[in-house]
Amino acid sequence: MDIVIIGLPQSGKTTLFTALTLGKSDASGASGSPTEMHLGAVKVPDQRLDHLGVIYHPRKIVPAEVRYTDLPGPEGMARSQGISGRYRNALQSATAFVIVVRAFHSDAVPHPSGTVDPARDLEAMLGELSFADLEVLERASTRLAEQFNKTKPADRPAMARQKETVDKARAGLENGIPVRRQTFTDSERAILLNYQLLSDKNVIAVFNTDEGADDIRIADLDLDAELTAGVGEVSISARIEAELAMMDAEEADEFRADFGLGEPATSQVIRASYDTLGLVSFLTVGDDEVRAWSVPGGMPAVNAAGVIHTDFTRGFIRAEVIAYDDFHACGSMAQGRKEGLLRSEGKTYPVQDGDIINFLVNT
Ligand SMILES: Nc1nc2c(ncn2[C@@H]2O[C@H](COP(=O)(O)OP(=O)(O)OP(=O)(O)O)[C@@H](O)[C@H]2O)c(=O)[nH]1
Ligand SMILES: [Mg+2]
Repeated sequence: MDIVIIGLPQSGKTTLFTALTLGKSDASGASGSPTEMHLGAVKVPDQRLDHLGVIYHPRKIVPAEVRYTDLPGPEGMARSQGISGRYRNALQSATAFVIVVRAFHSDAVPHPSGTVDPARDLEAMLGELSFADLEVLERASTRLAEQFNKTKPADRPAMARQKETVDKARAGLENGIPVRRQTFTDSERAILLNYQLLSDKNVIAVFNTDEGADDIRIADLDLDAELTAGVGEVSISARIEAELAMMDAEEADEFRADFGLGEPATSQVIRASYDTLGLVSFLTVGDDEVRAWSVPGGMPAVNAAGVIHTDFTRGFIRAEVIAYDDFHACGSMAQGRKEGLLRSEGKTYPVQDGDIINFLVNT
């Protein structure tokens, strides 16, 4: 999962990035430089893997991973600069966006708009995403219209469908509906995928609050329901979380307990991301590797197999599945089989969180 952190200038993006990635073994690039793009990866904590590790003694245990990207200052983004800049690729290839929304007060850090107003800023950022898509689709529509007459008659119907789809998405955006909330047929969706639209991606709002301040809830912000529908949310103080991320784990836990701070930012943001994207983890086990894979909940088994290896989709025969809790209760695959808990499932089986899956494939 690739999450790109965006937000108005000086909203706390780099501070949040530090809070999310620092102290994690494989974080990289959190140099604090304001002009560079920062990349960092965080392993998704999963106690089930630890337990499976004890049983299988694999050579390695591989948790699912969330990768974060922090874009430098203005690129990360404001309409004046547009988002057609250097970082467009990073934005387009994101699985989802975290939008950092400033809610902290500080005389030392002036807000670019003069006042602290989370509702206004969240709306502006969501608006940016739709606005960027409108620009892309307007250009696409013009281009398709120009090409139409130069196209062989046989290819015209396909091109006309393309233009219709583009114009439909445009009209939706003009009515204030992000692409992810618009209704399309599968073939329309396939056409739109080519444009890598930003408002098609899921969004998690991270409200960067003053220390000890109450959580902010989108529902309380009086924003357009269509614009914010399905947007995930987390309230944290990025600065304090960044400081805690730099301490060793024990010290940080003590500090959290003393000051009545909740769950660390990393786990809150990961959970909000899983919830917002509807992700689940399925598990694979063996002597070589015990591993978690994150996929959209309900993904057909044949597609989940393809996440492990593209060849597995073609060669899929069936999936042997046991729920982690069942496995945990009965203690072994052999026992699970005896008790009928280890099932044989076909291509369309919808994958559930915690499924331990052995794919039988023809390669
Ligand atoms: N008081 C307070 N200051 C904060 C908080 N989070 C960030 N800051 C400060 O706000 C300033 C900007 O924070 P950054 O994390 O650099 O913000 P940014 O969004 O990455 O900024 P640009 O990349 O320049 O757009 C820094 O001086 C931070 O120390 C917070 O929760 N409380
Ligand atoms: Mg920054």
